[in-house]
Amino acid sequence: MLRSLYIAAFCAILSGPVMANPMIMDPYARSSGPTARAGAAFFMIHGGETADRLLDARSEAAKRVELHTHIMTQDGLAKMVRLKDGIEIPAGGMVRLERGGMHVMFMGLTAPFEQGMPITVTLVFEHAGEIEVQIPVDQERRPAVSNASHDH
Ligand SMILES: [Cu+2]
Repeated sequence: MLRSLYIAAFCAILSGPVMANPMIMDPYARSSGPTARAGAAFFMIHGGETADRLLDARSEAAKRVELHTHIMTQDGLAKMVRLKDGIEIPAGGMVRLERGGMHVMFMGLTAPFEQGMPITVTLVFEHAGEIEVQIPVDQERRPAVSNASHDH
């Protein structure tokens, strides 16, 4: 009895702080070239114990930082739109920001994105609050899905 209580407490210590909040996995950022004025960041968000919502992203790397997604226009063209209501993160679920889909958009880069350079981004969640992440620039990363034509 004591032993199982001890194990339960130990597990709570191990998993508690990590699992309570959303976790950012495999982040990278890119721009369309060395002189590009805009860039984007992509990553996976693993939901924490409770549902949450990514409301905003902030960074010194650009004049404006917004959460975007792509929609198809009636002419079959991909168009970027701002996610005004943020991104819903289901409890224990996984949300993917990826090329041709949702992304963090950097408009008016304060410095060109250079390979390997870390971009500091503060993600603002409704419940978890602010989570700061270092996102490395990776210009060589290929899109995970076959929609490179909708790229920035
Ligand atoms: Cu965008």
